Amino acid sequence: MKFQDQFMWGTASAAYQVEGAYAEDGKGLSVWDAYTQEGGHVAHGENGNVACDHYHRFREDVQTMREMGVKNYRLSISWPRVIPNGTGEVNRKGLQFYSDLVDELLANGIEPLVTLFHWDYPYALHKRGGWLNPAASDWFAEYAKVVVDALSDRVQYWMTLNEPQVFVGCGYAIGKFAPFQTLPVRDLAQISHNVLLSHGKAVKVIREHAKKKPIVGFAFCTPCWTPENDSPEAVEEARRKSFSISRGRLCFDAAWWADPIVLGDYPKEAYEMLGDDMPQIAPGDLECISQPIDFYGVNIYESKANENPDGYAENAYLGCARTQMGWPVTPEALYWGPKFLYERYRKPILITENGMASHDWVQLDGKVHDPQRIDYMKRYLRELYRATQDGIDVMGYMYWSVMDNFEWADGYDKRFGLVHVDYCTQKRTIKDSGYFYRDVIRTNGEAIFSDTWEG
Ligand code: GCO
Repeated sequence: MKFQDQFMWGTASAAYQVEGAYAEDGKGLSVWDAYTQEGGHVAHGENGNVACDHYHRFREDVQTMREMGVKNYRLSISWPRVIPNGTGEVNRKGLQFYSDLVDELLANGIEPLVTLFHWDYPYALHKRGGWLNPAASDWFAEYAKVVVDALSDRVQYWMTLNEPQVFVGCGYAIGKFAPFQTLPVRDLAQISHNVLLSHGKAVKVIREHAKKKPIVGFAFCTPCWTPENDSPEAVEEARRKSFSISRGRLCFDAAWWADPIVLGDYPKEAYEMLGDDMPQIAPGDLECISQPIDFYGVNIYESKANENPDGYAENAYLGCARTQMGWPVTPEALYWGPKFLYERYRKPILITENGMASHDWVQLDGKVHDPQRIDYMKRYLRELYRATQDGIDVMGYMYWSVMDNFEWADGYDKRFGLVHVDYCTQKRTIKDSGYFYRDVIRTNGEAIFSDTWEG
């Protein structure tokens, strides 16, 4: 039992979480840089100033990926590293870093997948109104053009935005992530619209200017509800919940973001629910937003079913296995999530993130033994395989994350990596799961079907 021949096996990261060098070589500040310097927002007052120092150690990190046999690497570009003020003058040194990284990856047989925006919004633009400014989507298109001009001779896979659900929801609705705001629904809806326009304009820029034929998508998350059993009623209920819209959780919903892009309009419930709070939609906006995309990239970690276990057997989630984040281990999410998304949107699915944080440390023998993560990967990947067997078109799987890194408001405690990072010495140690993943990749998935793994 194997995945299809062209299946993409990779790992993922994001600029702010790994790079460090936050004020080096002409880089401008992002909202994460600016707000974390003042403390109070992140566990232990931590920040990404140094993070994994990937900016200086990327060659070593590429070698580590190569040792794990990784075929694809999903990375993100820091907008203020490339354009320090968000618009205007380009920072050549910043751009050079990404160009060198891409070269290094390709020289080692690793195909890069580039995310244009993974939350590190230029602070200079934030001060000018940020995503609420009517010029927001033009700023993003300008930035996209700079990156596409520099990298598209070598990069083929593009994702515009990572998880608008979270950077808008956590950043502007509940104030948990930078810039830590709590805005009213009307503003959140307008921000969403500007973010969607940014996506559409960036897709246009990529298609018009890419030198290598581009393959374009995004990396969204999805509140993935899984059915309690296989009855048609339970499946329908889970599907309905997976795409429902609520005023209070608007930004976190899936259909609010994906319907305009893939289906060409906001869900009709959104119009009914928001009324006057709907964003201003100018003629041509929806056409711009719904530029054709090539794949639906999705980050899936858990089923939402345990948040509201209505309809589930009593005690169904009591004491369930949870990762270090407290997220329930619910492998079936990697079956139902791709299935529901594929059935609604009919786009090939790319798993742009999946993985777990665990209590990993370097043990007395100098190794990092993380059997839970290996078990997690087997269980989730078996479900993904089941989806492919049911006809769901799955392009690939990017494990989150290639190495331990800065986990946003949780700082450095939460370790998601296949590679352990000692933040005092910056020493990297491939965890057992990293070697296991090498076997998975080498066997095109066969290794997940063995219940044991000897290492
Ligand atoms: C997200 C981001 C990643 C996270 C990861 C674990 O989904 O929040 O894309 O940056 O680090 O998902 O929380």
